[in-house]
Amino acid sequence: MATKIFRGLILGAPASGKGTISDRMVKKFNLVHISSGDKLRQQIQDKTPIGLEAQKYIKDGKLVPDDVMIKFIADELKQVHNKSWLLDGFPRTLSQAEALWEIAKLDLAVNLVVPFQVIIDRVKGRWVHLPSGRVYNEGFNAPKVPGVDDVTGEPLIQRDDDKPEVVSKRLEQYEKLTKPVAEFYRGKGILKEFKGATSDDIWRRMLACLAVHMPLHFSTQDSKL
Ligand code: G5P
Ligand code: MG
Repeated sequence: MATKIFRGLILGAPASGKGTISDRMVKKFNLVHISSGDKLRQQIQDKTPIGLEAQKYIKDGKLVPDDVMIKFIADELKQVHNKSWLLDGFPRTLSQAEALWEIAKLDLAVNLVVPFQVIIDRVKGRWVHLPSGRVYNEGFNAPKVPGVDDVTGEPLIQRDDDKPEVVSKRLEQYEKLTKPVAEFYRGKGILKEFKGATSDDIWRRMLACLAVHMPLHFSTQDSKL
């Protein structure tokens, strides 16, 4: 049977669980995960021109300008043009959504709707493995050894933009600029929205929906999730 290439993305407020749910989706359906935030943090660490430019905005909880982001992600997508992928964190504005629609017609846009108070509590306990983007949380999916990545044994970091004052700014930017992006995809007829306070609850309900929207011929891997 011919395998159809899948084009999807995941939307949601800062710390709504996009990375957590993406990780489960890419494993279950064998997708390439493209997280704009993870890619930018890697550029910052490598001190590339894009990284140095992006850092000025990220540290204050502001969005990196559209022209920079659209070129950056378009270049990433060229490298995976023949693979099934899941975008996480892009698009963040209507201009980005329109530019992406010109590059690729999407199959599915998932929107995670998580109460803001839950988000504020979560970011306090977040730990990240920068090279892989693996994310942990005290009390939810804590690392086996505190401060250490389960897979590589390398150190975990706390993100500079997880400081409470920067998180408030990120939530403001989300309300103003990113929420309308969900409406863009509703208009295209591909939006699926999931409300909940835990990623496990959201994931359970998503699986039932994905059984319809991610037919078996997308899937090449069994999952125990
Ligand atoms: P990012 O990196 O895209 P955000 O703000 O969109 O950043 P973030 O913070 O990465 O999103 P997430 O991926 O939605 O959050 O959530 P996550 O990491 O999976 O979960 C958050 C925490 O909660 C983790 O510790 C996780 O373990 C825990 N958790 C998950 N589920 C549960 C649960 O059920 N219970 C509990 N207790 N814990 C749970 O972007 C960063 C910056 O880059 C720039 C912007 O400046 C942005 O602010 N940027 C862009 N700028 C312009 N345009 C774009 N397209 C850009 N993309 C990035
Ligand atoms: Mg993330």
